[in-house]
Amino acid sequence: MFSDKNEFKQGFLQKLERMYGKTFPESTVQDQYFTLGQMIREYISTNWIQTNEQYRFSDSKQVYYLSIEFLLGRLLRQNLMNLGIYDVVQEGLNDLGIDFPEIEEVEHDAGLGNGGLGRLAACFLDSLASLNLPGHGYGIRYKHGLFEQKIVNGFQMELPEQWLRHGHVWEVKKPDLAVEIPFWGKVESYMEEGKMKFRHIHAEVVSAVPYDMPIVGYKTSTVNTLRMWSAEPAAYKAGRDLMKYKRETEAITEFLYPDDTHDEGKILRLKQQYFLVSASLRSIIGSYLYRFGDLHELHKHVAIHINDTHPVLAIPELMRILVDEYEFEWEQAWTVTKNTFAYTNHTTLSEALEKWPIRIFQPLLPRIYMIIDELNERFCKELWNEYPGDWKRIEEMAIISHGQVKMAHLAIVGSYSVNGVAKIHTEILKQREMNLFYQYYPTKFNSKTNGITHRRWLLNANPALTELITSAIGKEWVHTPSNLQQLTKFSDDAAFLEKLYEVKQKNKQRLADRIFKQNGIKVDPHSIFDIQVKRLHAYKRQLLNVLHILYLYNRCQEDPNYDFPPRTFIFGAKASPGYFYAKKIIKLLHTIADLVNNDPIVNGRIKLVFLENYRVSLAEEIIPAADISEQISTASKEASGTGNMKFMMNGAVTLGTLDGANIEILEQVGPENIFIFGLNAQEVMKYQQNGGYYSMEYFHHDTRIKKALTQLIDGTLPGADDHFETIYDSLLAENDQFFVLRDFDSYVRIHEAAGNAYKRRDDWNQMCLNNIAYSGYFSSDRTITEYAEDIWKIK
Ligand code: 26Q
Repeated sequence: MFSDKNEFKQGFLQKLERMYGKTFPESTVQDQYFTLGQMIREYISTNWIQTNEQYRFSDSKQVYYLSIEFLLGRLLRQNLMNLGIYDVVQEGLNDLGIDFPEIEEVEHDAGLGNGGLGRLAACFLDSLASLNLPGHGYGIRYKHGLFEQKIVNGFQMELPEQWLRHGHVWEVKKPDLAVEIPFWGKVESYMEEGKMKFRHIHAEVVSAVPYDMPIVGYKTSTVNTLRMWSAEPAAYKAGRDLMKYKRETEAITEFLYPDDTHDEGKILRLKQQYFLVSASLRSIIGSYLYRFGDLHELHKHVAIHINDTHPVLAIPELMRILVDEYEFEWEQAWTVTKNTFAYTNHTTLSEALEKWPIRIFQPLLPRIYMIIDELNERFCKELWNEYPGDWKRIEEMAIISHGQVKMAHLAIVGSYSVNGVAKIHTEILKQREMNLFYQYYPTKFNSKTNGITHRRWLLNANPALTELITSAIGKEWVHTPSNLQQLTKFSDDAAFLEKLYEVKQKNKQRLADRIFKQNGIKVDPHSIFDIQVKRLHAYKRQLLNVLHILYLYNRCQEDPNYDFPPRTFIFGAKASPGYFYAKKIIKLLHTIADLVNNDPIVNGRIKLVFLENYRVSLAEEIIPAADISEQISTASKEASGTGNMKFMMNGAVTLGTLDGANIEILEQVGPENIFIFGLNAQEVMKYQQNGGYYSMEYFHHDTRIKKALTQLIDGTLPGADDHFETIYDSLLAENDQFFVLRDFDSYVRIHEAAGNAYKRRDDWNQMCLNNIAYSGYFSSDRTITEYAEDIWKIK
């Protein structure tokens, strides 16, 4: 379409005029962004069509990744980079006097997720396409992504996110491929040729309309597809309240995670889940039938991956399609089904394990409920044969019990593969949370340590570092990230280490500018940038971090000559709207910031900055500027973490617990290149089983803790009122479920060690280098290769 920058410029100007009827000087940055986007999408379409054709006429196995979240972020830079036309376009725009970063800012993040699980799905799509694997995503096109966070007087406010307000250039609506999804109604049985059959009657039908997004592989011709479904009213049926029907239909895909504290919200969530899987299965089966014509060997040509339990209804839905629509015998259908699905678990937190009350489930999805009920009956019989008389075990493993549908049990029973997302996480699943299932199905369980796409998180987010690495070891590492290890050759090269330091300084300066612009806080780019960015959750222990900052402040007051390397503590975090405890932590962060940032005795040596509205595009700016990566979850609670990997790859040193993938980061870099503190998972679980931890003892015996906690409630903190009593109580009256006080001393000491290490600049730079050098293992290309070989069996 264009091979050099002059052709590009010409094409761009023409397109702009045609799209907006304006000349270039009259155009806005917004016009320019959309023109460019449109142009690039057209550029992609040749390969997109070709890739689809290739899949349509091949018998290669396809994989479909079903996820309720896809946290894609921005796509312009990624697409340009992957297409290999970033430089041409950037130079062309430059000639026209357009600043690329300014255009980039126009793009709203596609923020259709809330954290690790959704970002993982996005990294996986990038790796699938870049490795030329036939892997596609299916998700929901939420009108509003995760809320936009505003901080008002230290409190989080939530605004509806508006990524579609000006349209989304990367999507293509395919109304001709819409499918109909039934809810409510009744199931009727009837006899046909001596067989009992079922039909769903009086259902309320909504239309699922697909929007396709191209997923461009890095410098390959592969363009895969992410298909996202949007709910629209189906054909009008006489006698119904049209406005109400329209409203209820559109609500299905309006928000990611509707508030589910009430039944109405719960119903909506379940509707979303069924909507996603039912529409996706129709689409998957449609293209399968085009290729093969008969469903009996579906599992040989298709693998369907369910990202956590949210899409697990795909299992009974496939059973329904095979049995009700394609006349399969139950056993035949079950063989196909259980060999088609693979399931990933992302959490062991009991509150995140999905269970649905029958009273909600059955009326909404009557036929699906019947099928789950039948699956449950048969599964319990199987268990009875294996464990005769062991009622307790059968009750614990049943898919339906105590009036609830256990989604994780359905997922395990109906999949041929169950995986955790880091070694320790899989071990905890096998030995504890899912132990009974592991005993019954030992070979289903496997571990796949998460990864991140180095293309977005290093090449795109940190061009200066990318260039430095390439200048040292050539560019092969981009295709083979494990080659980053060659960087260790430079670990005694003072000149190289100094260059590495300069890159980091440049990134820190850029973040410092952003902080000044956004928060009006002046931070010293020579201070240690100590960063914790992630969802706000008690188990992630932002509280431990902030109590430590309060302790440092107190220490300065007591001993104004206390000498320590200056630190800038940076936070970014959204709290789930109904999670009041998490919101209190956000308020506390702001309160401590007010106390510390302008204190004359502290004198600028500690700064606390909260960057609002944390999201993918902000992460891309923050992470390359980090010196220390805070990964301080209570051991055993963080399934894997992926932020930890992004920081490591950008040369930050992890300060963390032996939890999730931190353990594997330690294995990669060795103990001299990471700061580990606190209880390990064994110790935490032992306390949880046997008791023996009394937070009150730590309060009474550690004056630092006593002082800091007392300050939460005694009026010392400016504007605290009684906001922090719940926090105080959680630590003392409720015995500190997350071992914040237990790990406090260890945390203080590891921070001292890290501070001292930072003073030895050469050693520190060497640590950074080693972290980058050993981060190749955490490329999602490695992860996806493992999924492809061990689970999906695709090429
Ligand atoms: C469950 C029930 C009802 C309502 C909501 C949910 C729910 C929603 C989202 C449960 C879990 C999630 C998201 C989980 C998640 O993001 N987990 C993270 O997954 C990452 C990728 O594997 C890991 O690295 C993180 O450790 C894990 O926390």
